[in-house]
Amino acid sequence: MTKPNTANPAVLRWVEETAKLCQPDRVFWCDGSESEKDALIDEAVARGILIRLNQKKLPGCYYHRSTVDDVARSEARTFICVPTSEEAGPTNNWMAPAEMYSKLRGLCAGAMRGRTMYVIPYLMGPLGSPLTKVGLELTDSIYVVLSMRIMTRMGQIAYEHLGQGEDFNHGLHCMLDVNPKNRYIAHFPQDNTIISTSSNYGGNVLLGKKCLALRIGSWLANKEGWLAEHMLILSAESPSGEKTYVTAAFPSACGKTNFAMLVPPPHLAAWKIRTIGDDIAWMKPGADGRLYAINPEAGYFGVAPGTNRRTNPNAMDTISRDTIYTNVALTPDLDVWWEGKTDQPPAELTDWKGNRWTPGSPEPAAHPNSRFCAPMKNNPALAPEADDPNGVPISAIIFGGRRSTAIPLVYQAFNWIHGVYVGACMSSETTAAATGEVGKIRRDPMAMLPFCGYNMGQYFRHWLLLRKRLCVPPRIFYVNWFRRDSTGKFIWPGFGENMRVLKWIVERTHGRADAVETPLGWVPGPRDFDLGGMSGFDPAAMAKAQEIGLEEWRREALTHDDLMLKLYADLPKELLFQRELLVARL
Ligand code: GTP
Ligand code: SPV
Ligand code: MN
Repeated sequence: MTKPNTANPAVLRWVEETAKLCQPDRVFWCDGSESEKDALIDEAVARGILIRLNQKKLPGCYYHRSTVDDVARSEARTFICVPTSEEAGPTNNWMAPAEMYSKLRGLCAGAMRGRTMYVIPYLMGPLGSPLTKVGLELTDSIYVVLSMRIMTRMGQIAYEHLGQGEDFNHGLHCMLDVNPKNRYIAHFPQDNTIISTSSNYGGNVLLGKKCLALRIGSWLANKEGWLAEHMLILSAESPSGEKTYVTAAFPSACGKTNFAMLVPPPHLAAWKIRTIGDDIAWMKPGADGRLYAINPEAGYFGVAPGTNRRTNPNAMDTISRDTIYTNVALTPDLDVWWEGKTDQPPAELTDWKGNRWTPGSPEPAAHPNSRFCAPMKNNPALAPEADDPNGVPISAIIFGGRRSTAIPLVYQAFNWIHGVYVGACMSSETTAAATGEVGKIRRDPMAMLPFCGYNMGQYFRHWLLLRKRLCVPPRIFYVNWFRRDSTGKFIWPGFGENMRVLKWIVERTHGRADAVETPLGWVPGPRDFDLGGMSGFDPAAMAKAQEIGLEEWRREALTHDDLMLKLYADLPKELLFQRELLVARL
């Protein structure tokens, strides 16, 4: 038992109650210090929870391997526990709070016997921001402590922010035996409480991230008049030095981290892109009628596969030190590897399951959802605004998904209501970030399907109503980096080249670029889109990337019905009207 490092009575009471329930051998009050980190790492290494990587190549980096059925978010085991199922809505799993509490109390009773319960105080948001929230996570996982230390502003700073108040999120994480049968990720928005059991995977257990910043966050945002979104935030500085702030919502493993860290191609090298956030944005109308965004996080929990020097050099620099890798592959000299890190795989590896691997092995060496967890301050492209308590004024909101067919590279919505419709109808092929089938098209409204903590129809209404409080609403766009040609190749080269799309978007928000009207929205005309210096991509290829097939789109519009019917009872009528307009234009 270490000594409590706060005198806040509500915190002391809750830790005591939880310790009574879980019965840990020890309670460890984390302070977020360097010496505490070093001691926890030593213990984790000694107990085999972490492997110390090659410190010459990767200083301060460690490796964690999870159990094979605990490698992604478990959406089927994620619950919103509010009094009525209508409030959770048809897109969420629901259970009555009393029933879920009683189930979880049963699972957690005595669950930490022989273990240590760590008390993690943390902030979501920069110090001094009116949007910043305090969380406390009680966990029996050292991996969670060390990861939360990277992902949030963790330690004494959170108690200072909280003072004697009671307004903090109550997070409890019991690893149990990580058996999927007992896995629950349960949210109790009315009590500002999250309980997570029987997992040790990021999105299920780093409770500040998806659970607090998005599910509880969106529920609060709906009540309080702001937005909690699954969005990156970036700053785009033009050659003349003008800064434009942009957010983008893409579903899990669909390109947020990469877009937020984009390095422009040589032809556009005079543009500077800087990262404010790579996964979550909290946004609120400011006194000037603009929409201001902060990134509540302090680190990146990013997808490893596909990351390399060419696709994302800023990420490669970020993860070269102080990083925890999970479920990637190991080289014999304890360096890390994953599919797409180098063109040629090493001759021999230990795969994510701990087995010997060679290039002839049938399975990937790294799990497709293997991840890095790295502090944002390591990012060479970090925007200083990431710490600004006031946030940044957003000029453009981009929606996008992973679609092999039909959806063009970029288009702009006609107005806010149309933009909300376009975001609501987002669809994407499923990825390894969640347990389940990969590559299946599903509706993922605003990339929030797994993260909206209340009724999705009400969420759309909240978006529509927000317009009334904005004098300068962000312009809304839709992108698709993932369209393929008949041979299965991506048509658009993506990554740094996405700067060309971003340039058009930025210029549109300033009224400086032209566009052509189509049934979907405005698209860049032949002279509006900068293809300069691109080898192997000409106007004909661009036409293919931008193609809007009317027959294909009439079928696509019909698929929007799935969502419309599911949400019908709560759907704002404006969106049905938008659908009529789209069908008429087609
Ligand atoms: P979460 O952390 O799960 O929310 O994901 P994310 O949206 O941040 O996705 P991320 O940027 O990590 O990208 C996921 C995968 O898509 C990686 O394998 C990337 O290499 C790949 N990817 C990202 N951008 C592009 C792109 O422009 N084109 C192509 N073809 N692939 C991309
Ligand atoms: C996602 O799945 O969208 C992630 C990773 O960003 S996790 O934190 O595990 O949810
Ligand atoms: Mn995410």
